[in-house]
Amino acid sequence: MKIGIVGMPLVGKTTLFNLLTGQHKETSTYSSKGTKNVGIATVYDQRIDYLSSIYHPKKTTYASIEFVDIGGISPKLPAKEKAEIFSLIQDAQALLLVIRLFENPAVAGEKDPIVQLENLKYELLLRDLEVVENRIERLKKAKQKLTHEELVEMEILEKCNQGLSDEFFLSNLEFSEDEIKKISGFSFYTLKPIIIALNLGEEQFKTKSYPQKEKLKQVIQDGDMASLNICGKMEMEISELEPDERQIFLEDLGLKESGIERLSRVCYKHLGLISFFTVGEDEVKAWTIKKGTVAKKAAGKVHSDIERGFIRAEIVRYQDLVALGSMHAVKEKGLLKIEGKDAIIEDGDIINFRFNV
Ligand SMILES: Nc1nc2c(ncn2[C@@H]2O[C@H](COP(=O)(O)OP(=O)(O)OP(=O)(O)O)[C@@H](O)[C@H]2O)c(=O)[nH]1
Ligand SMILES: [Mg+2]
Repeated sequence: MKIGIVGMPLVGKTTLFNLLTGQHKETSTYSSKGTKNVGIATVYDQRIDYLSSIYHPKKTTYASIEFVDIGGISPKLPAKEKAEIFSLIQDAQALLLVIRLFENPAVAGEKDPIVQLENLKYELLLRDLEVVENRIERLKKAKQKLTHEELVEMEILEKCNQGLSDEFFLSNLEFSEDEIKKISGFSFYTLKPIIIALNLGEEQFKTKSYPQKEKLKQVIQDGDMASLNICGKMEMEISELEPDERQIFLEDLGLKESGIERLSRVCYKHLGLISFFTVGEDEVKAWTIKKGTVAKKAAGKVHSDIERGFIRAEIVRYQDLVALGSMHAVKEKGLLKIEGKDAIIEDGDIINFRFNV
């Protein structure tokens, strides 16, 4: 999964990127414009640690999220530059909007969080509107008569055009599954799930009080977005300490989990994602799927051959394994389930796929 980090200039995007990916990209007090940083964050999962302690595999693989950090989006930038910056995250599956609340007189940039959020929303709307208008224009100018397919497309695009012009995100319009399929190729920005990272100063973070809190909550809720509080700079500095020291500082901030742990939790929930596990002496591994995925499709995540030659899935619930302490005990209790291709996979399922190729 790929997530694009978006925000106005100097709101702490790269600081957050460093926190999430463990990299050390340069942050600065003047705007970075066209830079792009790409990095992978490991999604730690205690369940994987537990499974590894049982299987002692040669390899342990957590889930991961790829982050793309781009230059700040300022309304003052020429349209072409903005489009170029946005194009760097066109293929992201979700957007992480960074809103600055921390105060730092040494760092310029928009202070008002609502203005920031409204600005970003407006820019995202504009990008999509531009794509929709261009496509409609092109269809209208076509020399040949439009095919049935194109007429259907035109109808959906007109609906998008109307919605976007009324300042609605496409994610807030009603589309049939078929319509969604037909427009998926455009990779619309306002169709992507959005998570807001409220980048708070240390005091704000500890007291959970910051300017415009209620209004922000309302806008986030109305837009069907998710959100989390971060204390970007402080958390980044803490992440570079020795483990035992780290604990003390995290507790001082009132934190039990790292930034990526909190973000991945919010992200999985908001995007409707769950994890299943495969185990063995070679590897213990977490796999990410959409809630409601059936066994055969889940098998395809592991390997297309396993999906094609799917026979059955042998499933153990993670909780049962923890409660009983060993696979042997789980089997004796009759808690290993044999499931067919249409069985719905649950979060935490430990699966052994039987297949033949
Ligand atoms: N006080 C404080 N300063 C911060 C925080 N986060 C970032 N900064 C500072 O703000 C400046 C900009 O941070 P960056 O992470 O580079 O911000 P950015 O959004 O990537 O900036 P551009 O890429 O230039 O748009 C740096 O000097 C950071 O040290 C924070 O949580 N608190
Ligand atoms: Mg930056």
